[in-house]
Amino acid sequence: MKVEQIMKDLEKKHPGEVEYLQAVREVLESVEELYNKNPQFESAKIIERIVEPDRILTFKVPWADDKGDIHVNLGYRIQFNNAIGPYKGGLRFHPSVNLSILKFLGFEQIFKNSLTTLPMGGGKGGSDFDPKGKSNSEVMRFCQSFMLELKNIIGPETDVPAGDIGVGGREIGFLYGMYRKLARENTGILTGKGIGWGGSLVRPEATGYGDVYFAQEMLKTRNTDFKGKIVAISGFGNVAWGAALKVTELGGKVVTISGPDGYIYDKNGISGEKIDYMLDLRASNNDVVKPYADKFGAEFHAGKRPWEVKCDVALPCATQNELNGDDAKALVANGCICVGEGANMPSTPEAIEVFHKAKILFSPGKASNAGGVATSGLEMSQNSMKLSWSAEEVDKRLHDIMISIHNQCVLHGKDKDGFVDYVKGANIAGFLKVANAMLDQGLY
Ligand code: NDP
Ligand code: 2IT
Repeated sequence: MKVEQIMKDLEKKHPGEVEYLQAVREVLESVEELYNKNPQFESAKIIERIVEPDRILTFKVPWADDKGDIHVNLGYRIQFNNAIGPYKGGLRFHPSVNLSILKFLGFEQIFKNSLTTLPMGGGKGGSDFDPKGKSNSEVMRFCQSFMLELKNIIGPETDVPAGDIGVGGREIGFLYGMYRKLARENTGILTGKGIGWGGSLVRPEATGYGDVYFAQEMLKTRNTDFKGKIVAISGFGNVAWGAALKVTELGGKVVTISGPDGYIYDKNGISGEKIDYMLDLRASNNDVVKPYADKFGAEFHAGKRPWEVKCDVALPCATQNELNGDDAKALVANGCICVGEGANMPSTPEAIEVFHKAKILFSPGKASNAGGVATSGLEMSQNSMKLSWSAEEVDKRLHDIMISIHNQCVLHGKDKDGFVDYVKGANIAGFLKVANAMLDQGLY
């Protein structure tokens, strides 16, 4: 495989799909050496087959607002690769959603899901619908219209969507209700369901918890832990909330959260009722964090990102490419020793280079945010058995999975000098399982 040649061909086929091409390049660069040592991959054209989705469904989503005015959004579901299990991955509702963003997310999901140790393939979907300022009933009508099309290609053994940005418990409820009505059956066609109707305990917290469990394992390799550490978190949604809970429980102090309007710096620490308040901020559909500063008397820095504050650990939990090379330099200069991605691809390639050069601990989202989808996998297991596990049971399994992902990264990512390149480790470990499954199953 020649990475540059493959990338040139892909750029020609998919011009302007910046995020997708960025995600593919990173994986190809990591697996190139291993790939070229194993001619069976090349002769089966594994790379050429793995970089293209199996299929993409696009559809229109017409819906009426509270005044009766009609709107039309675009809906998508990308079924990327199901060599090791049913397509699995979230739905994102955000005005920025386009094919490039969903293809990058679906591509990453293949390797992330492979790392979880559970049998799940990769997929992603969503819409350019903007939940900002919408009423509950508008969100409900949109979700119902979205499901009218989505239902045609999902199923508990085929494709199981879940949440992502803009899709939380409320949206999953509306989507599930519509599916149940149409199909006249209660099956595990979505994860992140409510606890009283097939959901799993700990799924809401799982991505953030998993991110912190992973960072804890990284810190262990440097003989340290979260006790007394100052932690900068970005975002204020589901992932940021779960991470703040677990960091606080482990004795760390969270000093920032952020939104599209800017970031909050709370030197007293974001804990207890302040973490609960993140749920109100998220549920308000206003997409701002400034009200936190007004309520708790903390600093608000308009239009800025939290990477300029002094911290020991940084957990980017907002969105893709939210931490660039200059942000990375500022973090390193301020003494940050560990960056654990909670979002998908929040660090730009330039930022990752800075972290690697400084030899600080850095984990890519596909490894450290895999706890969310892993717990979705545990929800699927419980649905299949028609049983519910206790919170302790789910949390223990989640924790064990994060430790296993860390071990896989170390196994495949340890350089000769002992430094662990978690990007390389995650990409190789995730790739190998899927590539071998594709080889075993022949050309299709
Ligand atoms: P939520 O919708 O719960 O929260 C995301 C929040 O972050 C939104 O309010 C969003 O505001 C805000 N945000 C988006 N862009 C920025 C930005 N540039 N700066 C600051 N804040 C921003 O989403 P999640 O917490 O579920 O998702 C966050 C990240 O974690 C995403 O990258 C997602 O793909 C990833 N992830 C989520 C998992 C899950 O289970 N939920 C699992 C694994 C990864 P706005 O809408 O205005 O952009
Ligand atoms: O990016 C992700 O891993 C998610 N949004 C969660 C996907 C899932 O199926 O739980």
